[in-house]
Amino acid sequence: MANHLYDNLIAHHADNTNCFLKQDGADDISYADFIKTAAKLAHILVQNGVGAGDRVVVQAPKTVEMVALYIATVQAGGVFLPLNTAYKKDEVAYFVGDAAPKIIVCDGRSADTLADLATDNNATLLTLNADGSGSLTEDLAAQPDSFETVDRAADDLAALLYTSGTTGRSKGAMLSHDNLLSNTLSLIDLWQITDADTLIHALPIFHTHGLFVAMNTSIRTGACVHFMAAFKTDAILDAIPSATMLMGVPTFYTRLLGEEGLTKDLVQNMRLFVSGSAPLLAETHEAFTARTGHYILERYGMTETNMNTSNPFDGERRPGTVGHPLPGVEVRLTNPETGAELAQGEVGMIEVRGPNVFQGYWQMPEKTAEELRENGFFITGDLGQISEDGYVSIVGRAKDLIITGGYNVYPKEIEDVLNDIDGVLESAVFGIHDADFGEAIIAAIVPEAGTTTEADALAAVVNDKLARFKHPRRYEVMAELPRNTMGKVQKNLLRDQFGG
Ligand code: MCA
Ligand code: AMP
Repeated sequence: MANHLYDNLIAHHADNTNCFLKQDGADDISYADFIKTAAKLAHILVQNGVGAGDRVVVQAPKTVEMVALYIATVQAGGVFLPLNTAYKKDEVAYFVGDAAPKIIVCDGRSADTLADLATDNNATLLTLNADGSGSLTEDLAAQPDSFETVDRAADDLAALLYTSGTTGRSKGAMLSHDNLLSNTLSLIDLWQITDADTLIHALPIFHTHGLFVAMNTSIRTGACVHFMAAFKTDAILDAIPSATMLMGVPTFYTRLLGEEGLTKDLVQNMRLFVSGSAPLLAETHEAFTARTGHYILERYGMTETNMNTSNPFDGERRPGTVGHPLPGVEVRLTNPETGAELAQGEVGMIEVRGPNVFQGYWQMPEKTAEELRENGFFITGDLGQISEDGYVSIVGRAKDLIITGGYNVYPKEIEDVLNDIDGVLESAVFGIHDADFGEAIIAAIVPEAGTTTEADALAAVVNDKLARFKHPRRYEVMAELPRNTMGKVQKNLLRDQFGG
């Protein structure tokens, strides 16, 4: 049967005995063996009721089995829905309630916490642990190692990735088989990825960057992936001599620059360093070149669109820019208020259109209509400028968003939690420059008259409800928040006051 993504991404590797996943201290896993594992998992999904279009929620450690579960879900016709492992129960509850999955796969350590969530939502709870064990895989050996792929067309959904929003309510971006495949093919061509490559993979696999940009391009080409559970500078330095590519967020590069071991000699074998998900400072780009002789290739993407622009492989990789639109992707700048297209050189809202652009937000037609124009242009919320020779620069954000270490955090979500705490009249959450994470989260708190608020007490509530990466690093108590004449909180003033 025809399954657009499976057939074009991985089916051709059925007899490929070359290394796909290489892990320190374990045997390499070949493409052929990986495909058998995915087929076995597809049988398990079907036995647990997954049919075409059913969501499979996964909040599990980064393992070979989790990658196989992604492929198995696609093969079984399902919709893969990975979640950040840092999310707390309240956060997971929202995604499960919204997406109504058939199956929830979680770390065995979270099974007790998530059990009632699964029951309340009529989902089957299965476990997958960091060592690959768990109820998901316990009957794996008994399963057939081939699976009759479920028919899925180019426009059918392959994944649902949640992205938080300015209203504080996360939206599920519906990504079709062809959204993922078309972007994979463009990136392979542009970055000249082949089966001679070895990619160092130290990103999480619950986001577009680690799961689609890094994994899909490797899988399609038959590249080898040096698969690491997390980013550790020592492990990266050890892996570099036997690798050819690294994909990372800017924090990867600033941390590597902090290591004396990063030298021109070490990187002789490498052919490409890619950065994305957050702005790479021009000074980091330049320091990296001075140290290694390599020009980091910066690209720009979003959960809703996969990758939109990239600096060139051949040609100038210009620091502070995100390069040119990918082939087949249109980028235009518009007036954020009127939507009118702007003249070359002006700063405006970045809008993108192409086969990469998602199918809309899951069960949110109004939100989809607000951000995805009828003519197919998606309004990114990023402000940009395009140089005469076509390089796109991101110069700001129209959306109230903080990016910390490559993770997006919408202040509204944290403000909602803080404002609900007894004794808090109101709050404003904003980002300030941070050398390691790019931005760090700060919360300004206005206590109710006659009360005092203790940072520890606020932090305890936040800790209960929100993933660690969303936690304010500091709480600043104020008598009132600075507002403009329209009553809008002036976060730029807060950034100036507390950013030093
Ligand atoms: C960890 N912590 C963080 C972050 N990561 N806090 C804020 N922001 C973060 N990103 C917390 C830890 O829980 C810990 O808390 C403390 O900060 C220090 O942790 P540390 O060990 O230094 O951090 P780490 O575990 O080494 O992680 C840093 C990291 C990681 C490697 C940069 O955050 C990471 O892998 N980021 C990549 C995110 C990513 O893949 N983004 C792509 C999204 P404590 O010790 O106090 O408990 S896709 C996307 O954006 C689009 C589509 C695109 O264009 O790609
Ligand atoms: P996400 O919601 O995780 O998909 O993050 C998408 C957002 O990350 C974009 O809208 C941008 O604001 C930001 N982003 C991604 N890549 C870059 C980049 N190279 N430079 C600046 N911002 C980026």
